[in-house]
Amino acid sequence: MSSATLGNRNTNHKAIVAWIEETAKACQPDRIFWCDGSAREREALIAEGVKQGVLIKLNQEKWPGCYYHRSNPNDVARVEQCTFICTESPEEAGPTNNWAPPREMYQKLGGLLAGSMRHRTMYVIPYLMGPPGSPLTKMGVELTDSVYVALNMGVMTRMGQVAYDHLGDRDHFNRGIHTMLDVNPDRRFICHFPQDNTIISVGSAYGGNVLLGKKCLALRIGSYLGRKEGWMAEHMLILGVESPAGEKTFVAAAFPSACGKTNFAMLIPPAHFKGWKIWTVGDDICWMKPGADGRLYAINPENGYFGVVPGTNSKSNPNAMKSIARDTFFTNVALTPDFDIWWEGKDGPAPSQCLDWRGNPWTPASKEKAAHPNSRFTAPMRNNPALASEVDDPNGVPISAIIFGGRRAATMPLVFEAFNWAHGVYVGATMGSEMTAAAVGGLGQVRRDPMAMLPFAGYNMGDYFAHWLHMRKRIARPPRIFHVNWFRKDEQGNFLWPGYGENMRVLKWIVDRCHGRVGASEGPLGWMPRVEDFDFTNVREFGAEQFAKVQAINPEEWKRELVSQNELFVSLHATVPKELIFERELLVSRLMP
Ligand code: GTP
Ligand code: SPV
Ligand code: MN
Repeated sequence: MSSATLGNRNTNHKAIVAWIEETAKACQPDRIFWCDGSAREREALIAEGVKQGVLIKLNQEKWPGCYYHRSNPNDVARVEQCTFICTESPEEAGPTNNWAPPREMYQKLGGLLAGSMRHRTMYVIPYLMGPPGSPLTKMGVELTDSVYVALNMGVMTRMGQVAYDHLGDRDHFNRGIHTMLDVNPDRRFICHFPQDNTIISVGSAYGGNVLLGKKCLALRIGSYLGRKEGWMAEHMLILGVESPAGEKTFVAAAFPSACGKTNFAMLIPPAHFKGWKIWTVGDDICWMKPGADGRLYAINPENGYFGVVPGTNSKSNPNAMKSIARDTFFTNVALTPDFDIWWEGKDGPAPSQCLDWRGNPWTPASKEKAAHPNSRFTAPMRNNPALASEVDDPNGVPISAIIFGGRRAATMPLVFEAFNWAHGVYVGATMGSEMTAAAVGGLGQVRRDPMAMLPFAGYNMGDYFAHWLHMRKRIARPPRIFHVNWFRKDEQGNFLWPGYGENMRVLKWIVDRCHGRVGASEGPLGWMPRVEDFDFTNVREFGAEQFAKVQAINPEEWKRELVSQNELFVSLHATVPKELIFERELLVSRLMP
């Protein structure tokens, strides 16, 4: 191909071409750039980003292939209050989602889209969520006026010709339109039309709001389609645990945003666990479907990691450090005078001076943070030295355990196992977590975040619970379900559990439970490891006494917890399945003295 063809139309798919022409007519871009996903194209788009000032080239000796981006300071996280599920009826979206009638929202967005790409380029991004050839894989096309979005979608998805090839002449693809407008929070709408398999996002340029394959398609539209088509779209990491004997056990875990999925998915076992190895399948999203053998099979629909930067270092997450060492985009970290980058919790000392995430001068004496707490890396998953070899397998991996976990300073023990699937669904449905910087507002408050999907379920949360319960009937050999909490604190506010690599000890108990080779005792919350079932040899300053503390069930805390759990059920009273009400009654009676 000669360079003159770069950006030219590269598909004859009738429905796609017609929709693009229609969108271009409305948005009126000066130019349409059809992405093909080639390396040459990436170079051209980066050059364009640098020319526009959207990207800054980093020190290429320290950060080969890496670029720096600062977002608008008003646009640094997902915005749940501007996120809408536009179904025919409000009941379909349910009380935990913002709802608007589709016709009304199309009209409003039509007004905002009209002429919105004037003097700009519209990038056409064909992409796949999932490995080519998988029955779970979905095809989408995102039209965007942001070169940053085009480049980031190129990392996060299987982007380009591969997507057209997978689709062939079938007609089932997701339509996504993104335009930045003037990045004004008053004109910011992230809208989903599940019945049309369509997404329209305006007024933002931040990750989860604009990389439409990720939270919008893979979770909100995905969960809607999953219910209709008999599969599950979840906010979960997927990892493989390999034993010294070569046995591989796959686990999926749902923790809310910025609560440890990336870290857990890339875990490196402590030296004590000689010969054990963790493989990363995915760090954020999991699509699951029953297989012919009665087990639940999972794929990671993504192709990269959009991860939290602060706190990432060679001790906390060495595999993440290697993943971001090249060909990575850094958004809203700090920039040093020699085009190196810095963030809170990076290895080594803070630079004596730098520009903070807003572009203002910063020194170690500054009160504000240098990197935004929700600053992110966009890194190709192929950089991860622990990438599971199964990641491109169209059949996915068989899941033996599902883990739910929140960020809870009190109440929740380190680990317990649910009695059965329905009880596990209750445990997931009543999950609580302190809010983090990944979404705007409410930092630190405990809120109910069922299955870590509160911001991502594309339909009524009560119906979503019913779908979970219903799936059990289609899975002859269901995974066991567990709950973990890495974040419990003592009276002085110190973490009771060291976390990170040491989480291997919890994972080991979980894996051994799945294979029926370790004990537990029955308690009011579920099965819990007895002190002799749990390996804490060589954990610093951690013994039987600390184990008892981190596993303790405090009756006063549980009284409050039960009230708080019930508030969610009250708000969902119209649709919450009766099985979960019964589970609640059973829990209450088990907890009663
Ligand atoms: P999203 O990408 O927003 O969905 O988040 P994530 O769930 O992948 O979160 P991530 O792994 O990036 O973790 C975010 C925060 O949790 C960071 O500040 C980590 O330092 C912290 N964290 C992760 N694991 C642990 C742990 O085991 N213990 C403690 N105390 N903190 C942890
Ligand atoms: C999250 O907030 O859960 C993320 C980051 O994984 S974003 O893609 O922005 O949603
Ligand atoms: Mn996430």
